[in-house]
Amino acid sequence: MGYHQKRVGAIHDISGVGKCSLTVVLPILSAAGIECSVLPTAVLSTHTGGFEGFTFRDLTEDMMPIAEHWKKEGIGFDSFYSGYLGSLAQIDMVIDIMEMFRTPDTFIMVDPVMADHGELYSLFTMDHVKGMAKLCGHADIIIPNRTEAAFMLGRDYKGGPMSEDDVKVLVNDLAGLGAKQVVLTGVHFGDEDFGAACFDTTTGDIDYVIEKRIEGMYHGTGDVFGAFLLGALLQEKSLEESTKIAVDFTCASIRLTAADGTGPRMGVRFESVLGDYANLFNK
Ligand code: PXL
Repeated sequence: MGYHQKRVGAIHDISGVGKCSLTVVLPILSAAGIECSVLPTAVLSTHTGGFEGFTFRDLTEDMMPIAEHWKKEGIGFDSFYSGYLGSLAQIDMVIDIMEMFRTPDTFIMVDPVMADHGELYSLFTMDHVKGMAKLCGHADIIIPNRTEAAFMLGRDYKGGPMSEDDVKVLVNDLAGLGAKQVVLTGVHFGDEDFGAACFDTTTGDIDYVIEKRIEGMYHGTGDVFGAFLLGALLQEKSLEESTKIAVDFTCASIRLTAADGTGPRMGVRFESVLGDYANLFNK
């Protein structure tokens, strides 16, 4: 048998500047040895957090024709990874596209990108929240942050430290949206720590990966985290190990950026850790 090159269909926007969505998902998945095919949802001059007057080209009309062309060409996908969607209509479209290509082995990761720090991103409404909760029901794994989790479950967002019981309730309720695995980001138990919790409904296990907090909130870290996580999972690492890898490499990228002093809106210096990340899979 020849080599099976795994292929992901990455459904995110292209923000030209600011290192998030496809400009980080592509290089990180490639470094993991995973082919990353892209279904762009929108093209922006920059991301929408911290820049004024960004351009926004909605690609809703192009998405189904692109997917239909792939289907006609007989192209298959080992995985889909959706993130920032450019319109409400894209949510049902992404569900249709995933179902169009789904086989028993397709691994679907949905990051319900729409909010952070208790607030929705500038272009989204409560309809988007409802739609994202529905999209999560079509995934094998979902990776919300705490704000997205609260919105999708119709709860008030509570920032600050959590207890293990808080996490247990939250990941169980998130699994109720329909995915077998949940990775919740933004988990911390005190003021000095920060990380993620992963929950596998097939074993009932919840694992915590918590590191020392780095001051400041850097843009694009959710996408960097998601890409590091998916690369590891598709390289057959366990959920716990992949979550650890994703937290470690995301934190390392943030630490470099904090030391650079480039500020939060230009994204994080993941480029400098890509070599070490790639080496995890070259052994
Ligand atoms: O990193 C999430 C993200 C992706 N794409 C766009 C964004 C954001 C977050 O603000 O604005 C366009």
